[in-house]
Amino acid sequence: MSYIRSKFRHPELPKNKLGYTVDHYEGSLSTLCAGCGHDSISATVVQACFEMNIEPHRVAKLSGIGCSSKTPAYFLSQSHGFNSVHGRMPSVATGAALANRDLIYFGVSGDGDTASIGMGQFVHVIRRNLKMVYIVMNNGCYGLTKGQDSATADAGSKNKTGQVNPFESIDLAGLALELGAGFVAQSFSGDKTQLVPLIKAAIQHPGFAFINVISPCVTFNNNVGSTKSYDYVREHIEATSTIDFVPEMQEITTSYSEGSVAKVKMHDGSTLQLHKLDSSWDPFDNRSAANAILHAREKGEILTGLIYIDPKTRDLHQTLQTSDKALNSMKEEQLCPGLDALAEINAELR
Ligand SMILES: Cc1ncc(C[n+]2csc(CCOP(=O)(O)OP(=O)(O)O)c2C)c(N)n1
Ligand code: SF4
Repeated sequence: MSYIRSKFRHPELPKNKLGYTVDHYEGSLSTLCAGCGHDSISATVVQACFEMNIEPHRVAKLSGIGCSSKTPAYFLSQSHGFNSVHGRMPSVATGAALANRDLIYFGVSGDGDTASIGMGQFVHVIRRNLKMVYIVMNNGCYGLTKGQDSATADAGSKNKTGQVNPFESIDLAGLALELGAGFVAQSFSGDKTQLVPLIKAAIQHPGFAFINVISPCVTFNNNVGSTKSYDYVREHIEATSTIDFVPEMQEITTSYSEGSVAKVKMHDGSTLQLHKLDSSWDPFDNRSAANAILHAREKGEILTGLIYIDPKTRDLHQTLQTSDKALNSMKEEQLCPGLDALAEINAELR
C-alpha cells in the first residue's frame, strides 16, 4: 500500500457554503486493512461535516484504543483531537466539554473499548448526558489485538478459528436506551445513505447521541458463522425507517402518507424526517423503541435507523447550570474571583 496521497484535486470539486471542498474534511491516509468497515464510517463523518458546513476547528475528536479508535486520524485533520487510553475516552470528553462547551464533540470507540474495559465510563457518560456524538464501530471482536471475541459477539457466533462464543452479547443500543440516552441509533458501515443523516442529526441533538454502527472486521471476523460479517449483516438488517435530514430554509417535500412520517425539529432549525417502515414503532416513546429492539433480536435481525429520540433532553451543562461561556474565553478575574469569593463558597458548604 502506498502511504503517499496525491495532493491533486479536481479544480471543479463542489464547494460547501464555507467555500471548502470535501478534502478539507479528510484526514491522513488510513493504515487500516483494505475493506475494513471503519474506513467507510470515517468517510461518512467526512461527508456529513462537509455537507453541514462545519468549520473543522469547531470539532474535537476523542477516542480510546483500537483500530476504531485510530480512525479520528483519518478524518477532519484540522480539528482538535485526543487519542486517550483504552476505555477512557468518556472522561476525557467530559473534561474537555465542561471546559469548552462551544465545540462539537465526536467520541469514537470500539466494542472492545466500550463494552469491556470502558463499560463503567460509557454508562456514566450516558447517565450524565454529556452533549456529544458517541460512535461505536462494532465488529464483535478486538481487531487491533488480532480478533479475540468481544462482549458484543453474539452467543453462537463463530470466530475465524472456528470457536463458538458461548456467552450472551451485550446490546449497546438497548443498554443506552435503558440508561436514558436521548438519542439512540444503529446502523451499518456499508449503508452510507442511512449513516450520513444519522450523524447529522446526532450532531444537532442537544444531549448525548449514541450511534452503534456494525462495522465488519475483514481480517478477523468476516468468516462464515460470524454474525458481524458483511454477508450476515446484509442479510439480517431491518430498518425502522428511512431518514432525511432537511437543513433549515429548505422546503420539506414528501411523497409519504401523513401517518407514516415522523418529523423532528432539530436544534439549528433543520428537520429530521423519518419515513416509518413499521407503523407500530414510535421514535418518541422509549418503551416502543425497547420493544422494537427486543422484537428484532428475537427474529435474529439487526434493527437499524434512529431507534429513539427525545428532542427536549437536558444535557450536563443544563443540569449543572454551568456558565454559558467557554472557560478559555473568560478573563482571569472571572476564573479566579479571589479569596473573598472562595470564603463565601466555603461558608455555604459548612
Ligand atoms: C489498558 C489496556 N488493556 C488492553 C489493551 C490491549 N488492547 C488494545 S486495543 C484492544 C481492543 C480493541 O478492540 P475494539 O475496541 O473492539 O477495537 P477494534 O480494534 O476492533 O476496532 C485491546 C484489548 C490496551 N491497549 N490497554
Ligand atoms: S484488524 Fe479488523 S478492525 Fe482492524 S483494521 Fe483490520 S479489518 Fe479493521
